[in-house]
Amino acid sequence: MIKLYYHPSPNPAKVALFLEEAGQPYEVVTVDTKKGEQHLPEFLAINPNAKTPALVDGDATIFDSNAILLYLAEKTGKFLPENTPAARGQMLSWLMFVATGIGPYSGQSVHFRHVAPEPKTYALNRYDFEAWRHWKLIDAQLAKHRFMLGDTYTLVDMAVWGWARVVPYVTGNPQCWEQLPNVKRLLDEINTHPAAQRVEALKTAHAYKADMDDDARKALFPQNARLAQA
Ligand SMILES: N[C@@H](CCC(=O)N[C@@H](CS)C(=O)NCC(=O)O)C(=O)O
Repeated sequence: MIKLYYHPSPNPAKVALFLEEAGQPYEVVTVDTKKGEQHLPEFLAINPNAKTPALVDGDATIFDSNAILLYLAEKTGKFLPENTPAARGQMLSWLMFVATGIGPYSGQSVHFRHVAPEPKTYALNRYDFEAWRHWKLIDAQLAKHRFMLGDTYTLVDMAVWGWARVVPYVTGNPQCWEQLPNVKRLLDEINTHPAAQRVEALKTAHAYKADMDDDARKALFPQNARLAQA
């Protein structure tokens, strides 16, 4: 049975969506990141990067959400575009765009908007600008086609969905969908899938620490220990 090392946040959620959409049996292993479980030696043996998600499938261990999506798509033969150089090129481009742009810029926007202390104007402006720029590119792609790669629902749509769910929080703008109508259309469509609803239910199927107390801050933002020593 596949083991999915999970916390109910954007990167793990996209992998759970794939498993659910593919009807692939899996077991959830919770990693409570506010309790610091991502730093435990047994988890670091699976993902030395100390982040969720990670996946163990027999003797295969995979970390990084977009690598896991590609692994699962290749394993199952599901949710891939047609096997031509042109289609595969687009798939890899947009998947890596999500991995290297959408995820990191959205994540840093969340950090500087909602967590970082003042002064943060410069950093927040940079990450907010880049997050918007990346989301506008996704929106423009979705203005051309029903899905990211054309008429077919693929792993790239699932990668986008993970972060699309939290764009109002990323941008600090509840009206953000007026500027990203095509992203909203995709989000709403995927949210109607029973698979997406089962992923939503994972939030409450297991207990996770909610308090952002000092221990949680130490686990999630270990870089701050250097400031205390300075
Ligand atoms: N590039 C990684 C990023 C993973 C990541 O940042 N995961 C977050 C949840 S969305 C996490 O585990 N955070 C805990 C921490 O930073 O300590 C991926 O796409 O899987």
